[in-house]
Amino acid sequence: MSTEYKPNSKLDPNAKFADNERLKTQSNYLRGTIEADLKDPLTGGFTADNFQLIRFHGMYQQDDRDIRPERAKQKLEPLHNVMLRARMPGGIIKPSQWLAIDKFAEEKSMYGSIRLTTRQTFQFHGVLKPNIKEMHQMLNSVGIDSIATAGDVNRNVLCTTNPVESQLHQEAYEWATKISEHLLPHTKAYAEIWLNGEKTETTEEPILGSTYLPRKFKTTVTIPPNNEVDVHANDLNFVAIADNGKLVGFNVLVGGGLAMTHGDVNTYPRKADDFGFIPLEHTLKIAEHVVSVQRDWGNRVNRKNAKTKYTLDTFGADAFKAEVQKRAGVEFEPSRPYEFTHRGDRFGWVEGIDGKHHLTLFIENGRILDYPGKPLKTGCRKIAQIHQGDFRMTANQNLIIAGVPADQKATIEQLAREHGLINDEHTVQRKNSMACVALPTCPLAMAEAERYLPELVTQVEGLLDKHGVADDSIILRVVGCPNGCGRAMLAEIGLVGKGLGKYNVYLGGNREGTRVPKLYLENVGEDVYLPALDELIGQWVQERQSDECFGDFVIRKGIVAEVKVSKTDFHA
Ligand code: SRM
Ligand code: SF4
Repeated sequence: MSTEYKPNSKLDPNAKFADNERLKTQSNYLRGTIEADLKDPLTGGFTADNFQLIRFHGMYQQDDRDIRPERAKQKLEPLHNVMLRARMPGGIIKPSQWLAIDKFAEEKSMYGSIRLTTRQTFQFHGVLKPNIKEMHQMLNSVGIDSIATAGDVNRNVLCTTNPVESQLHQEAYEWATKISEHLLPHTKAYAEIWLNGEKTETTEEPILGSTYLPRKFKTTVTIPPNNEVDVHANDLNFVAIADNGKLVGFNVLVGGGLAMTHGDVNTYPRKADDFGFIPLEHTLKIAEHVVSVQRDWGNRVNRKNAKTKYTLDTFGADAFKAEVQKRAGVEFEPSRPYEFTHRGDRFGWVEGIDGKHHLTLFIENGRILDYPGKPLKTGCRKIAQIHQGDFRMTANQNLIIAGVPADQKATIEQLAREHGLINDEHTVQRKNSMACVALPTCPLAMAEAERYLPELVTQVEGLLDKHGVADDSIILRVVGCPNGCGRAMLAEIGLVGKGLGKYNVYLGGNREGTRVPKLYLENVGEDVYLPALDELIGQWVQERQSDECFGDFVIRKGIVAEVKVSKTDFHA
């Protein structure tokens, strides 16, 4: 198979490639001069191309935006540090691994937190340059890496958490791991740089190609009826199809993605297209060739239009699918029926088919830290010290203590309660709300998200209570910018940061995560959107049909138009 990059035939042949293409080409398979930068004591940061290249190794250079002005006043460079994101297919982590990451977060990171993400893994924030190698070596010693969790590659592969509630979970999880391994970069740059591995020469990247992918690429393995992973946020989805409780294959959905740029109508959130069913044995071949077609056809000139969703809209989904079939030598069969009914986590205890018990904990914003009166991190540590099963990170930033024998249930529940990990006062609304990280660590944030969400939820809880539906909930998501990391573009109410205290308000996603919402209010503050939501929630309560969700209601009443085809409808 060719690994050569063939320019996308729909582009101007004279167009200038994005600079990221140059840096990938010149990087010697992602090595760059990272090792020299690591030894440079004059700056806490990474320079030139290395700033981008460390992303392929799972790190982003950041600085705390709250203290940036003060440091500038003192003529100091920003306090450079890195955020690390681990590779954790399906979000499963052993207690011994948890204890190791807890220790590192506590002792060697500026913020001390373990941040669960919307893609079933954890991030350390605030790791200073002298501690980076030690961090990777610690992770390696417990069997964790951060290869390809960022950059123009296939990222952490998600898998519906559904702990052993379903017979399919174990197999689906194994597929998520196999897909993750199959699509990893082949370069040994990570081991060489961070683990002092033997220096080798990389001569080819058989699947990703020598210039890697045009843009980030995201994959899930999903077990209906739970759409916790939000398939429509992902480039490639394998939706598990069972026959008599046995996994027989997958429906393949391609081309989802949620990011856009304010003011640029050529960018939009888009749902994935259904390519059809494949039997299990073709899974890796199909994964490889969806990636290879995107590798060769994706836009390498304009990074804002480089994701698979735009490749599908440029060439047509049918042409893309035909090329995948040709390269893989596999014909998609007609899709098999399935249904998504929900996306939220099921909190509290459930008993699995194996007789073990699983406790889902709500972690507000996924931020595990010792707060005053709520020592979540200590609680998780104490549980990890006695737990015999595993932990599972959900795509909703929550945590499952999975595989608890009946005789340990009471002890684990008591620890969880004592440390604020179970709080019966949390409403369904709070548990169905989500935000991205945003300030102070995210360099792209235009507005608050994680730090604002708890307060906003209190306001929305007040509105639900006022209208007599305090036990009801609306999927509410806030993101600090239109990149949409907290998946606001699949929410019933999505707030997208525009400036400090200002948001665009989108309405009309549904509970199942199968509809993109539409702009309702632009660049407004609480003084505008809270009264507007008050009125709409009032109307919904009065006029809804049986258990119609808020998102369906606003579409039925024409409060916003339905987005059927993103390319034409989203900005119309
Ligand atoms: Fe994200 C960039 C955080 C899930 C779309 N995302 C970032 C960065 C790394 C900012 C940067 O580039 O410097 C953020 C770091 C903030 C920080 O301080 O930690 C960031 N993204 C996150 C996380 C941690 C949000 C969270 O609160 O959990 C999620 C980490 C996932 C993971 O473990 O891999 C996260 N990001 C998402 C999602 C949701 C998803 O995948 O389910 C999306 C939308 C789906 C999609 O990709 O379409 C998302 N992040 C982006 C984008 C826009 C990509 C695009 O298509 O244009 C960027 C910016 C970029 O890539 O240029 C971005
Ligand atoms: Fe940062 Fe924007 Fe992603 Fe929020 S949505 S974490 S502000 S890039």
